[in-house]
Amino acid sequence: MFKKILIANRGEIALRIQRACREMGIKSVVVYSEADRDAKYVRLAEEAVCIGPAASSQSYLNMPAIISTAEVTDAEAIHPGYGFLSENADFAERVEQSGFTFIGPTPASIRVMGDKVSAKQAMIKSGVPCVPGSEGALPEDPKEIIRIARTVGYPVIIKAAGGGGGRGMRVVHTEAALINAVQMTRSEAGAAFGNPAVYMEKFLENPRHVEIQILADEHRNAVWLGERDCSMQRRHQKIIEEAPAPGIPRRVIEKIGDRCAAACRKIGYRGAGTFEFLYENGEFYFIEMNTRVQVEHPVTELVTGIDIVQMQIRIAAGEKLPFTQRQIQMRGHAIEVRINAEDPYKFVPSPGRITTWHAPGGPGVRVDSHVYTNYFVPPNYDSMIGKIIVHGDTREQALARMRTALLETVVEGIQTNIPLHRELMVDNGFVQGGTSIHYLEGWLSQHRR
Ligand code: MV4
Repeated sequence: MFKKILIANRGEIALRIQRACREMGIKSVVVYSEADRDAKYVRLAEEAVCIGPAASSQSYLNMPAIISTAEVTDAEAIHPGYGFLSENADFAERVEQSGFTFIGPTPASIRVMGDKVSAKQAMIKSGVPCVPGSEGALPEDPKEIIRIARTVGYPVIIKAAGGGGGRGMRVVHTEAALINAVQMTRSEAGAAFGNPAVYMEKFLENPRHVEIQILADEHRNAVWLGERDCSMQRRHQKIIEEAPAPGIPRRVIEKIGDRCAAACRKIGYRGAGTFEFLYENGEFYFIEMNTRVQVEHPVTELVTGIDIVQMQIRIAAGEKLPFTQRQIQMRGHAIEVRINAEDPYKFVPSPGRITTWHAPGGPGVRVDSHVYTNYFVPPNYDSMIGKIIVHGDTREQALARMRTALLETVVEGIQTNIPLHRELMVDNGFVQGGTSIHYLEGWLSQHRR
């Protein structure tokens, strides 16, 4: 096992990784920007190195600064967390070339999944069901594009191969609008991602976003850890996640979970990963794979009892998975809400000093947050300041625990989205469960004041 790990991230996930290291008896080094001097994980760190100014481009995205910090502190491995450099294949490659272990998949796997066309082709080859659409990238010839769209059937969606997470997409309802939409998406993709390749899919009108968590080791063992429903989102920002996904038959989930684990074995995937699906009319359709630990990983940890961050570290150290699929049991129901420093109805960021921070507690309540009373939320990064995650025997009990937890939580000095979460936890649609990816935006347009 590693003796020392460098944590190449900030905020709650830096604290989460630091906790995993401590529990495993591994020393850790944190890197921080000038804006994060007073963060909790920096104060708690055995070793902390300032790597640059507030701007991410000069600190958390600064590859030479991070790698040279690993060198001077004698770290053996680098955990990238989520966001920043976590899905950058060039970074993973530079980490390995410098003699460190990248805690994540191989650079080759990151590269395959980063290109959405090659990711989809890998999944089709591995038996994972995908959204019907073009075979690979679209050709140049407009006649060919029109022919493909007729086969797929309108409406279609044009997506950039270099996009993902909602960037670089366009819905097309008629043949008259098709070629112009393809040209626009191509040129935007070329400018934004340096790759003008685009592909086409049937546009699913009202799906849910359901994802499968997997773990795979370098010895070709792979398991799936159940699913998460992440449909409650606004502008591609998830705000509530839960496990299991309400109302989906277990046999349907088991079939897709087994396909994901089999695909991992087939492509030689290593590490933690997430298969993202759209779920509509009882069917799963693969859209993308994430090669990092995700913000919402705790809901899976609570229903499986498996520490995903510790597993990432053990896998990176070359260990075998310590359990088989049959030994993984799902128990109860977990819900996570993301606490953002923002206006709860206008969604404008609200950085500044937190004058009061009271975290909730009690049975089945977990809080992952790096903030505290008198902490200053810097304006330079994502507005998420923490997560409240609850677990119960049933969804009803988890909901009751989340309502209580949100009632107990006090954040003063800045605005947060807690009032929005309090409303959603008693909303009929959410309480019933199984709402689509469009539910929250519809709800907001009716409830906005
Ligand atoms: C889709 C889709 C409908 N049909 N693909 C958006 C983010 C990216 N991961 C894929 N996305 C979508 N792809 C087809 N064929 C609808 C979306 C989509 C979406 C997906 C997941 C979560 C939120 C979303 C919000 C709007 C659109």
